Amino acid sequence: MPNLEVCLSPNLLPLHTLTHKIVVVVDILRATSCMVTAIACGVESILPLQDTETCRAMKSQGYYIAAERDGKQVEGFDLGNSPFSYMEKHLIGQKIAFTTTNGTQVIKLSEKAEQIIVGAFLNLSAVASYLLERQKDVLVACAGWKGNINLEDTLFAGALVDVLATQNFTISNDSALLAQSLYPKKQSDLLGFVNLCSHVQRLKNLGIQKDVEFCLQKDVYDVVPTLQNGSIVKLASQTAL
Ligand code: 3SL
Repeated sequence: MPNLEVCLSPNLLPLHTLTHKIVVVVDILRATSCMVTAIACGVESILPLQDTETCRAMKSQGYYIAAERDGKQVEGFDLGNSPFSYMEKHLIGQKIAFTTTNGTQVIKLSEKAEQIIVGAFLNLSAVASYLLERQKDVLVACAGWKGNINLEDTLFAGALVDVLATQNFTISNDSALLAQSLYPKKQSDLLGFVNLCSHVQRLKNLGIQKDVEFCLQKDVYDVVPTLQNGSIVKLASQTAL
């Protein structure tokens, strides 16, 4: 039976073995929600990067460049971190270089995994179905906020554990149990609960409540973005969809 673990903060990732596992990276507000939206809406690939200067330099190689720091779009970049901006028609078939405060960092930190896939509430069922099909050990890696645990990523982890544990996955750490015990209590009013969290308070000051509402919707997209040769793309089996 495959094992299922959750890592609630990137600072705890060094405690986990990543090799031979599928890592589901998650940053509900908002990096992985943007990535799922972008790939579902036809963006060809997303290059996750850690720093803004490397990202900025990709412009000369034909990339759209996207950067967020502390919730805000960084000056001089084409895109920030609102999922709505990744639905634009002119991005179809384009490559995006992307750096965010936490989301792209957790992807880099997970690079030793056998495979990295991108999870969000927006593609929850697609991710769960893929993991059920693969039957490999899974680690859900939450991006959190600057090393701190956050509510929204923990809730997503709980939602995924809730599905997989009813199949043949074995819950194999206490973070997974914790997330699983939280999610059923809050799933009927995710928005009401997440509205209490620190990141929503931060984003509220930036006037982007509609992003929060969008990112908490389940199963809007049927895609499983995956890291291939350093870039996030649609899974090969899904490219014909
Ligand atoms: O930290 C990140 O990667 C971002 O998703 C944060 S924010 O939602 O853009 O504020």
